[in-house]
Amino acid sequence: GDAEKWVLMVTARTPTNIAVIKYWGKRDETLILPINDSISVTLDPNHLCTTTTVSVSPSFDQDRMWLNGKEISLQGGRFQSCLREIRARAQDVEDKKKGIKINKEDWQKLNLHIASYNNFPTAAGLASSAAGLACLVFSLAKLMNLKEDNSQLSAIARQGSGSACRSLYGGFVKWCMGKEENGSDSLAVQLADEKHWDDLVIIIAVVSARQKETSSTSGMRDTVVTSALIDHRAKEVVPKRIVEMEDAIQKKDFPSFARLACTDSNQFHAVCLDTYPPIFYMNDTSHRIISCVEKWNRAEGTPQVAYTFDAGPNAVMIARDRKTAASLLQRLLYNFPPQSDVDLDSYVIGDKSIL
Ligand code: 2P0
Repeated sequence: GDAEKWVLMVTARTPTNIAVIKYWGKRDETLILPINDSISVTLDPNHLCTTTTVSVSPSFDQDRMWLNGKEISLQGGRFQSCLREIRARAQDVEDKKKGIKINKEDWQKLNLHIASYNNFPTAAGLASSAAGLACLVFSLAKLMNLKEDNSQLSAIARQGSGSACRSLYGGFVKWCMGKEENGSDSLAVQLADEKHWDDLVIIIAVVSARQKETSSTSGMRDTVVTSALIDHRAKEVVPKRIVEMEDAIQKKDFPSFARLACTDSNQFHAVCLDTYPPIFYMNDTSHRIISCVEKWNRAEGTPQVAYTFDAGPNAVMIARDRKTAASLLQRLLYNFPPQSDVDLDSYVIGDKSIL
């Protein structure tokens, strides 16, 4: 009847995040608990982001999800964990205008339709899962009127994809690895908001839009099992860098920030190389970009640009200010001329986009 015809929906948008102290390795694969803390910067929501609309209606006969217009399965354990955790915390919802009243128990039997879009190529390996899972959890939490704060929601998003927990906040974010076996204290906290250090400009050079060969999930599993260096990184190196990075962010100390971000990216890739069989995420173009930035930073006597690479060859560069970013773009265009078949494209992120 008419009572069955209503649909209630919520739309949210979540940017992706880029780690400057990397997460690599789990101590619990199901709960997604990491072996070290990590720190990231969340991008501007106008650029690389996911937009998700979640809807509920008594006429929906099962939970369904579409990604970029194509239906995908919700059967995976990670989606199911997120849906279960959110439904368990659902509250009463009332929309007086539409005459809808949902009691919290009703959420257990009501079905959801979820439509999610990335405004950037999913295949380019630009941390699409981070924005996607964060947005899914956030929009469902709004729909079901959860009382949890963003930090508590981050612990749910974490169970969808580790790096997703850091996208619940803007600015600089720390994912605390936590101590508890049940993961309750493995969550994200905001270190500084997006206004704190807004001189920084992030430029992403898409070196290859091909899908990566080794998924992060299986890559980090292999690293934990086979690398002789990962323990040293997780226990000795990262804890010190986390303290130093938090300090550099508070003080807006760019030279320290750049040194920590670059060396941590390099160590992450060294640990990948130390995995057996070895994992190669960077390619020759990535290495040339590193050389180019290092040479420039050395010539200037103080770092102008930091670089960091994730589980793929694409370069994320962080310029100290807008003027430096303009100069960086010039250098990139000179060294990697776009008219050839070199696969280099650039995105400029930040309030003050240059392109
Ligand atoms: C990071 N990466 O801190 C690191 C640096 C890639 C390199 O988090 O298995 O997609 O879903 O927890 O979060 C990519 O791994 O892996 C990642 P799961 P995730 O951003």
